[in-house]
Amino acid sequence: IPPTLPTTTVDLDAYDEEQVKMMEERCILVTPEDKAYGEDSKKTCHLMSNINQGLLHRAFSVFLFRPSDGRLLLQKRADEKITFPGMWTNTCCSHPLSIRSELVEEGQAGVRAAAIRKLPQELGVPPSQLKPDDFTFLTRIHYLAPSNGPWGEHEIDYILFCTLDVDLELNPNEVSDARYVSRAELEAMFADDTNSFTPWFRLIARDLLFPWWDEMLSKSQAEGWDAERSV
Ligand code: DMA
Ligand code: MN
Repeated sequence: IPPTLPTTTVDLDAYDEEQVKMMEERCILVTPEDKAYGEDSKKTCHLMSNINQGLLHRAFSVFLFRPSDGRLLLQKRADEKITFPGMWTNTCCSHPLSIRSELVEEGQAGVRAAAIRKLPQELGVPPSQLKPDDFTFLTRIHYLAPSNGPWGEHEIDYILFCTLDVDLELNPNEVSDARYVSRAELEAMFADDTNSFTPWFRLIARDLLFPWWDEMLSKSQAEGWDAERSV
């Protein structure tokens, strides 16, 4: 835990106004063991100058699969995003906030509540289509990655998978494109170097998503249905 953080002067004028406003959100500060000990602004939490001193916060990553064919919903981050703009990534990522409902740790209730807040805000999923129990908590990962300019990520990231039919209405300030991909289609996207991907998505794809997908696909074959039909 860093003793004192320098007051950082970073000029946010060049960035999108809506995204700048969200830099005031209060993220949950955690130790490397994920013990919550305080809060600070999204801006403070995402400056490499602070991250380099050990500042760490709590986050979540949702991977949503379509029940009919097992395809994963990807999003392309809007160019308006301050960190990692224009990159393809998993369905939805953000931070539980330092508010009572999102601080609850039992059964990962806080991150589930945050996911139910952000899927509607980023992708226009109607909140009525989402329940806390729809999400399966896989694990938490600790990772650090610099972004552009002074920005970066350093998080304990809760990985949530869900298989669910949802309606979408993309918020263009957050998401510039979205598509459902099969395992093979995602591999082809990774192989095409005109696409860029967030570092956490690459990491989770390698360590968790592909193994999980393989298991699901072999199970579906054993049960006699084809989860990757039309590939
Ligand atoms: C932050 O995501 C969370 C992870 C796991 C990288 P984000 O930058 O999309 O957050 P937000 O949507 O709140 O800007
Ligand atoms: Mn973050």
